[in-house]
Amino acid sequence: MADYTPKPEHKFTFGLWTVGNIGRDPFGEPTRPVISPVEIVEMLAEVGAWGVNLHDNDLVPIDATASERDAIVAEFKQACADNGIVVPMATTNLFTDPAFKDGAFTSNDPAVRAYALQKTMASMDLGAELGAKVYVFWGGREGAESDSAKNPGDVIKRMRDAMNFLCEYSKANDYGYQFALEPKPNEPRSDIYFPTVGSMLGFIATLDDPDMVGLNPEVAHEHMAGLNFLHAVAQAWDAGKLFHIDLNDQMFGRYDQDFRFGSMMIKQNFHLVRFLEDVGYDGSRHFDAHAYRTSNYDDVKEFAKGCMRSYLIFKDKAEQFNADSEIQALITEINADTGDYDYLTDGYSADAVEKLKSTEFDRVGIGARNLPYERLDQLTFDLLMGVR
Ligand code: GLT
Ligand code: MN
Ligand code: MN
Repeated sequence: MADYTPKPEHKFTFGLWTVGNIGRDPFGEPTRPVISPVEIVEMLAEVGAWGVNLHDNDLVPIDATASERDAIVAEFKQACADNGIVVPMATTNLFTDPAFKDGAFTSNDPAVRAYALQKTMASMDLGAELGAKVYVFWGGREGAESDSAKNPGDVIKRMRDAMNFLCEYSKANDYGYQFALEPKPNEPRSDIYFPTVGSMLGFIATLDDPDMVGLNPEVAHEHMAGLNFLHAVAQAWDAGKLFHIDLNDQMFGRYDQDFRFGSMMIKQNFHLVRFLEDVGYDGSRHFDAHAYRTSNYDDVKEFAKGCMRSYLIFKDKAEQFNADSEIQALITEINADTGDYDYLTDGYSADAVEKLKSTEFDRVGIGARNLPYERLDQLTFDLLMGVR
């Protein structure tokens, strides 16, 4: 029997806002009492997590005085140290306060844009003080309901200016941050700008220091857009931009569900974990999810344990997949290569063109070749269902 106990090397993290979610939704009041950041840290240590992530205001109330802030941060740091919990990622809340009702960095109001920069700098100071090396940007309010209201061309420029400014702030202070931009297509705005991983990748390339900026893709967000999350992650990885990842689960075409990782799309999540493990992704595995509104705190612990356990079960299944001789034989068969076309991997050359032009392909034979994907997919299913 495999061991599904979470260990620090798995780098499992939760946001303060995830296990601390009190079950409020747009139609109903909270179903769980507020628990303090210190209690959350204790809970995370108890369930075996490695780290905790936070927004500035998950820890420090937006109207705290400087001395209140310092006292809260000192207590939190002590709780992390006492419980062996690290803080690998920090981010800014630029969405709850009414000041950000029409966006932060992309607001039409220059005062809001300036305040968003100031708030983010203070939050970057806080993250650095806690040891965070990844800084996430989720622009929940950077969107619109009416395209009469905002010029999307201006929005792109404003976002670029903000990112360039904050990159310099990080460097000037030697914070060593990697910025991880988190796309989401909608909710809470009707449309959020830069809605997908692909869109963010295009934007990052236009920044002054694109090397410093990457992605924090989230399962649920690509699923909300009806996209294949694994494919998005593979593209971010290929670009050297997978700086962080938000794991949860989500049905296509629904509201933002943020379900326990592994609870909904079993095959997709399996292939995702297999990819992350096979390529050697070594960043945080951050569960940006929350328990059902029907849960009490004992069940919230089950939720947190479940996220990590499911990841480790998928990881174990990925190892089985890689070691399964029948599956691997099929993969070898599918990828058979006589080496006849190796000359094309060196790129374009006059020689290659000549060779290619004089080659006679057996088009009909190629088209008639069986691709045993049905068998392979059923073997994968059998393996996942534990009957293999
Ligand atoms: C918010 C959102 C998440 C983001 C968080 C970071 S907060 O809960 O739904 O996807 O990752 O700001
Ligand atoms: Mn989400
Ligand atoms: Mn997220």
